[in-house]
Amino acid sequence: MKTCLAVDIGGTKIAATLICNGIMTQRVQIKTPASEKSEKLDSVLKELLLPFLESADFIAIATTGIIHNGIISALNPSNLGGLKSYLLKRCIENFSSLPLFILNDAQAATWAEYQYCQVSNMAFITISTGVGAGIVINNKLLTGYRGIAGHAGHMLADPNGPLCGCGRKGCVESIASGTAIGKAGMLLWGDSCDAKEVMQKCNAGDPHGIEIIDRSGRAIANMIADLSISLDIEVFKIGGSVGLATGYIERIKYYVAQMPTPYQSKIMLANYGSDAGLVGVSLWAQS
Ligand code: ADP
Ligand code: BMX
Ligand code: ZN
Repeated sequence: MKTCLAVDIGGTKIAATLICNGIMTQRVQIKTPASEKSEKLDSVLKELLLPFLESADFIAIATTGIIHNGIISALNPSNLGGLKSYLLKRCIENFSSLPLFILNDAQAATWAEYQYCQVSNMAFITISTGVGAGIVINNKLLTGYRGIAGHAGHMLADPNGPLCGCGRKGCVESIASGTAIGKAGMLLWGDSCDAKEVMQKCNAGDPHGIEIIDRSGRAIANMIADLSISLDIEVFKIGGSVGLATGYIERIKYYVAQMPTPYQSKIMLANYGSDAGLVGVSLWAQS
């Protein structure tokens, strides 16, 4: 059995672990650097991954952004520390000659969750730094001809909503993401507020906290309804630190339940939790 060095590069955190025979060992996690200089991410990745290399047979990386030919293009550069694009394959090949596989983070997590739920048509949604998604139709993971398939966080939630980091107005991500929740919280409770604090306030019954989290959950519910009615998805798995937070999924379920039956689907928490991207990219690399 080969050992995979699995890596998950998110907008907030980078995780790395060895996975062999489905067993995860030596998992580490660091903060994603915020720098418009790609050299910073180069050095952070090298320092993080070097100690693992002699134990690994191949490297599988799940990352935020659109993946094409080993290059990450950020749809929303603020989710990649400000970088518009990043030569990930070139960075890794500078210090490792191991076989390398790269996939979008939400697509990777979808692949893990698909193996678990065993239905032919499903989707995964991460509500995290951004809002990402992945789609499996007829047992096939959709990546698209440019790697863009599944970027449902950039579907329209409100034509009069805030400007999204991708340049479009009113995307789901600009309303529902951890970043959007944090920004709404900062307006009320100051610059140190983040999505976690807003979630805590919501769960403690604060009316403003409830309003912000509810708006996020409603936008995700509408996105689910749009995906259901366009693609006939049977199961939606929910992940990301916002999506996995106590009480959040119930809000999504509540709003989806208000819709006519054809818009409804099963909605469940991701079985692999915050490890879905790591597990999924490791499985995908071996498929
Ligand atoms: P990444 O985007 O790097 O994959 P996460 O899934 O952890 O990382 O998402 C990061 C976002 O989730 C940040 O906006 C952070 O403030 C928010 N967050 C972290 N923990 C919680 C929580 N318990 N409740 C709500 N939001 C959270
Ligand atoms: C953004 C986009 C997606 C990503 C999603 C969730 C960038 C850099 N990323 O919509 O590719 O899947 O965020 O990413 O444009 P995360 O960092 O929140 O996990
Ligand atoms: Zn957008």
